[in-house]
Amino acid sequence: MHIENIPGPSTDADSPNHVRHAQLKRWVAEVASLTRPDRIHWCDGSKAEYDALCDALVAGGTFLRLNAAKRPASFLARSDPGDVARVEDRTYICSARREDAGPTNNWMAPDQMKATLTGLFDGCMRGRTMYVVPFSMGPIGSPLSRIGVQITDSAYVVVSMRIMTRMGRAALDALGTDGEFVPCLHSVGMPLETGKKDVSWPCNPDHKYIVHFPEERAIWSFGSGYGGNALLGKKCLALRIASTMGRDQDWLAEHMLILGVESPEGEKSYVAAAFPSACGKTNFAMLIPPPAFAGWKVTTVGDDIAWIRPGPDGQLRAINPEYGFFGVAPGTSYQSNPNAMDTLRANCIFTNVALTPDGDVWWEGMTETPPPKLIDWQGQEWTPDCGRKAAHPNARFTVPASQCPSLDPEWENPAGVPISAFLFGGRRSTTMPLIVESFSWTDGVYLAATMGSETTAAAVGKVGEVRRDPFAMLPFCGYHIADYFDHWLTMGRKLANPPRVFCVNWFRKTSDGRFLWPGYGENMRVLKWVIERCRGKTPAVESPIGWMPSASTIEWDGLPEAVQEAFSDAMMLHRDEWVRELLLHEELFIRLYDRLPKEFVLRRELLLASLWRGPERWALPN
Ligand code: TSX
Ligand code: MN
Repeated sequence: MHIENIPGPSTDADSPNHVRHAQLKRWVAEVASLTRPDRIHWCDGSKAEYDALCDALVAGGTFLRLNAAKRPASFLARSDPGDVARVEDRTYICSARREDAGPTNNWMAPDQMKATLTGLFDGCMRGRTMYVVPFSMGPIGSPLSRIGVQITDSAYVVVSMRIMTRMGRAALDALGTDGEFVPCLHSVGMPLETGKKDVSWPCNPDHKYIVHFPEERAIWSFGSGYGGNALLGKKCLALRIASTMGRDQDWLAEHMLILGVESPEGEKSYVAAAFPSACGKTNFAMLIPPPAFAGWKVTTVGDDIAWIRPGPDGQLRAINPEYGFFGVAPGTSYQSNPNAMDTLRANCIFTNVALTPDGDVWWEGMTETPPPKLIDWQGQEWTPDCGRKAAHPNARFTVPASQCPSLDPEWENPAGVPISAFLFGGRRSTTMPLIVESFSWTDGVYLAATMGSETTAAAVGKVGEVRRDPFAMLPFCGYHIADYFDHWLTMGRKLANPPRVFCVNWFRKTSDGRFLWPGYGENMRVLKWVIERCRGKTPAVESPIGWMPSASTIEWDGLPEAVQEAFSDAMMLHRDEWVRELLLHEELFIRLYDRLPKEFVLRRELLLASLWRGPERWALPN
């Protein structure tokens, strides 16, 4: 076996001589003896290493180099058509006891799963290079950060990890001789027979497993090279494993964006917000205030994950554990998100987008009229009338966060940023008002636990059906989701001054199917009310479900009269809709019955009583 990246004579047969972490060396040696790679490469995270790997990916046909004049230092990858998204039905939480994974996670006994996976990993890296990828989630050295080491046989994963995490020698050095790390074992599950040519996107068509061992804090992933299945720092470590760390260590690992709002007076507030997929989370994280908000600034700390813990002053502080954005490309445009478009000007890896004749990229929604000719995400010729999508609906960009024009100056503050408000949103054409503030922390946890979103064409299930997605964490909670609710209730009791909790819905419609709210940058009008509530600067109206803004407390300057007229409808509570809603809450609660916090049962009952005491249609007073 050949070992690369060894400066000077090696003192150890299995690792470079700067690696002084005995447990790490032992684990790497064990994995190598199981998976039998041809070579081991310890990643240093340098630009030279990144460039060399990208060149090798181009030479091997995985990457296509984009036109350097249009999209400098950027690449297009086309995945196997059977490896295009996270595989939730193949994702497991292997806690010792089934009850601890809860009814919303797949479970298998750890020993049984390890036996199965050991069989699959046996010899699975033959003919390939095994990369050892040390990475930090969060600024290196921050008390909120955690270190992982991913072993992978995919160079695509290595270069993606360098964008998405702080990867390489600095993370390894931070580990020292005995620092804690999460071992993340990954293989595409397709050994390369000697003399055989590799395919451009190796993966295993028959066996895919995304497996978490929460008690020993380990991750094993087999068979997929795509996104959250393969870039193990993100959903696997920073959400599923970190959520169990947070439960045990009194912090929160959340599926939340973090943004900053600065008023013209220079007062700064930070908000963390959770949305299920297809709600425009990245767009909201990079919001540009409309002209009526001269002097107001919105800045981006993160677009997907927040790690949050109480600071010494009893206020919650949050970091974005990631180093880049791995965003859905379709729908991203200069209309919907100029900051994202500017972020993507260079140094990007695009996966499953379309290729233009001049070597640039395109996806549905990027421009109003599609180019007349493209190469689609599967490498086929494409024209606007061919009846197929040019980009896969889950096509992605991978890009350094540092390139984002709205990036917050504090985004790498190792102490995190102070959180004033939590926002929870869903895509609901009825029932849920544009904005409501919870009466209390407990009430806010209830609202977040019962949040739901209507399925869109991009997702599985019937279009328009409401799916419960508590805290937008349903696929990402590493333990029993009812215990997670209880952890949130417990955290609130420890805070001197807990953030206020709000629910938002940008997607409510008229009965004839038109959006009641213009959304996008205009969401700043809602965000301003949120911030002013947190500062105690603006009043609210008590509704049956929470505090609401009267129309007079919202900034309307610059919007057509019709939007203000629609506001009342966007805020209205229909008793019949809410009765149906509460029945769906009950359905969720029964599923989680044995561990459901008692507070929720009582809160639901009080909601029902309040709605019955109120009118059939509750409207904001004029
Ligand atoms: O991202 C969105 N946001 C959040 C932005 C900060 N989208 C895009 C869809 C999700 C992937 C939205 N779509 C938002 C929104 O707030 N709102 C809507 C719905 C909508 C769509 C089109 C219009 C208005 C609202 N067009 C006109 O009013 C002309
Ligand atoms: Mn996400």
